[in-house]
This record gives sequence, structure tokens and C-alpha cells, in this order.
Amino acid sequence: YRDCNVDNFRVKQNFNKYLYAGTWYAVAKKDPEGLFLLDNIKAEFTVKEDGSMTATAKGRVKLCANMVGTFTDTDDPAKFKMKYHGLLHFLEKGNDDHWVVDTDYSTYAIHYCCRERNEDNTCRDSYSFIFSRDQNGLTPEAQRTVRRRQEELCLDRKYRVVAHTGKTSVLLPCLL
Ligand code: DAO
Repeated sequence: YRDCNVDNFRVKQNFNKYLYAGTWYAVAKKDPEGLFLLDNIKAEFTVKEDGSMTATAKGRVKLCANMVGTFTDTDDPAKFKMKYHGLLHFLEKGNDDHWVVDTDYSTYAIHYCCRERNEDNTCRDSYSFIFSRDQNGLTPEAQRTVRRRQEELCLDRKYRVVAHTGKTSVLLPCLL
């Protein structure tokens, strides 16, 4: 039996944003409706002097998107509200949840956002990034952990691999 109630999803305990800061490469992604970031997705997390977290993300849409996210803390240290916008006016903007489901800080991280819920509190529209510190992917051990968490998020087999070469597309890749 799987519990797909979004409120019951486990997130990282005692999440530490200082250890989380730095560069993360998306190696897999579950897309939301109206997918936005395609491939070559690289995120840079920073903790400002006042303790608040920000992130810039680069990724390819139809051209290269430079996105900026600003995080607001909540009662749970691993659950943030994220306000985001593109550096170019025509890029997407909005407010999303930003949950750190699991991370060991040094190799992998699992992000989750439910944008819209069903009446029974399961998720109708979500997206999720699997991040790696290493652009070339995750260790077999991290992959096993990630697969378990993906099942717990009721998103197993919903992810696609995020390419970091740009070779899979006829369009230009982002310059990382
Ligand atoms: O790619 O379809 C999508 C949704 C992503 C929304 C853009 C968020 C970018 C803001 C930076 C956050 C770092 C993960």
C-alpha cells in the first residue's frame, strides 16, 4: 500500500541549507503540465547573509533560460515557498512549493513540488528534480535511494533523463 497524500510525504529531516548550497545538476526530471525546463539544467543555491536561500537555474527551453528563485522558510526546514522569475520578461514566473525530499548534501538530492492537488489530497500536477553534484550522474547506491523516494512520491517511472550534452536536440544547448 502506498500513501499518496501529499501531506504525508517525508522530507529531509533537519535540512541544512548551508550544506545544500552550491551547484547541482539535474540528472532526471518529472515534468509538470506545460513543461518548461528541458535539458542542461544546472542550479546554483546560495544562502544570503540574512539566512535566506536563493537559487539561480539555467536550463534550455527553446533558448537558454536564466531563472532566479527566492525561497521563504516555513515551519519545516526542508519545505520552502519559492518565488521564481526569468531574467528575460517572456520567461515563466510564479510561486511554487520547493521541498527537499532527501539529500546527502555531497552527491544526490531529490526535489519535489506539487502545484495542484486532487480532492483526496493526492497530487494532480507535480514536478520533481533529481539533482547530482556530478554532471555525469549518480552512483549506483544513490540511484537505489532515489528510486525508493520516487516510489514514495508516487512518481515511479514518471521521470525522464535530463541530458547535459545538448546532442539530443537540434536546438542549441545552454552554455554551462
Ligand atoms: O521546468 O517545468 C518546469 C518547472 C520549473 C520552474 C522553474 C523554476 C526555476 C527557479 C530556480 C529553482 C532551482 C531549482
